[in-house]
Amino acid sequence: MAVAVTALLALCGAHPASAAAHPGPARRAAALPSAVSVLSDLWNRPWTVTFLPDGQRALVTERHSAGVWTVARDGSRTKVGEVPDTVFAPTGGDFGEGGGLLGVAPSPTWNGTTDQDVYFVHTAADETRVVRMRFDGTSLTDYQVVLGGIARGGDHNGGKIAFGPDGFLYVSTGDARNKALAQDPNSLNGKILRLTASGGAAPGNPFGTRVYSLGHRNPEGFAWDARGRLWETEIGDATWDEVNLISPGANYGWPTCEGTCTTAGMTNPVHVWHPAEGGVPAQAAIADDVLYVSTLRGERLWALPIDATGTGLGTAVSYYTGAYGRLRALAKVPDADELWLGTSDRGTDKDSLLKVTLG
Ligand SMILES: [Ca+2]
Repeated sequence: MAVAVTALLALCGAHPASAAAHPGPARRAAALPSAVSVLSDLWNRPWTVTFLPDGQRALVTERHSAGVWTVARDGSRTKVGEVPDTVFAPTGGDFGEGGGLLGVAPSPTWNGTTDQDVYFVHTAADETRVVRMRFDGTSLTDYQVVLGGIARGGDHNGGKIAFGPDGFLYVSTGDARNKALAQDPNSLNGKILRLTASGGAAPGNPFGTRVYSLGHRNPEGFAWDARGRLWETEIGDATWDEVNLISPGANYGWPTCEGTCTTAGMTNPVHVWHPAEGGVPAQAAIADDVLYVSTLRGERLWALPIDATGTGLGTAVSYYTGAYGRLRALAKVPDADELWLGTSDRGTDKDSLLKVTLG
């Protein structure tokens, strides 16, 4: 009977929500973007959107101002503080890339009272830091460096930070425009790091250090899928941008390889773009086994379905090409068929947070 119902639904081209109402072994059909609207405006280069564990408010960072806001589900926002010692140093490039305040990760058990820990990545004058502050739900205080000594560049500073399903803290770092660092196992740069809450090497790391994976150029995004696998977005050099499926201890090639190569010991990307053909990927979010990727130069949102093997990606579909300019911050809204997506580099008070409805 289940087979017959499934076949009938398929013949009818049933809406995914209808299919989801019927129990069965098949996973829910992906609910793809169906509408987009402005959730909040008057932003200046928001770098990241990350929801607090209660799912009711997100923390949003601005890279230049070092300001941090909460944004409620209705789009209302409140400034809660700034991250001290943040130094933005524009490189003179077209978009003034230059570090600043980057990612934010609340403790997975943050509740504003007994657990107030919120982590940030930012560039200081001479280094990139992972820091911890206390957030009581209203204001940020008590700045503490938990990991300094990460080389900073004018750009290539990585900056994504999140607690994984295993409870440890993952941080992406760029090569800081010193390519050799990405292959140096003793450098914190050009890596995905896996840390304890106090900034040490997490137990079980592949080399007994803070390094989880290496050979990255400028990874600005990552997200875990429903199987617990870690997908990463990485800005390459002039030829290939990448999506990688991250395995502990694997070497993702840079600078020996850009994109796919045949060098022994290097792990190839799962998906690549040319920078001029929809590329320069910023951040990642996953909903219903679809990997969403925001792109800067590409000025579009990509949807890449995770295939039945769980380790490959199907045909990429793009949305909103050129409609909103460069796109960076990206988050799945908890318990909702919704993404929040930030524009970037549109000028003073001209950036927006967009609400993307799925399904
Ligand atoms: Ca690579």
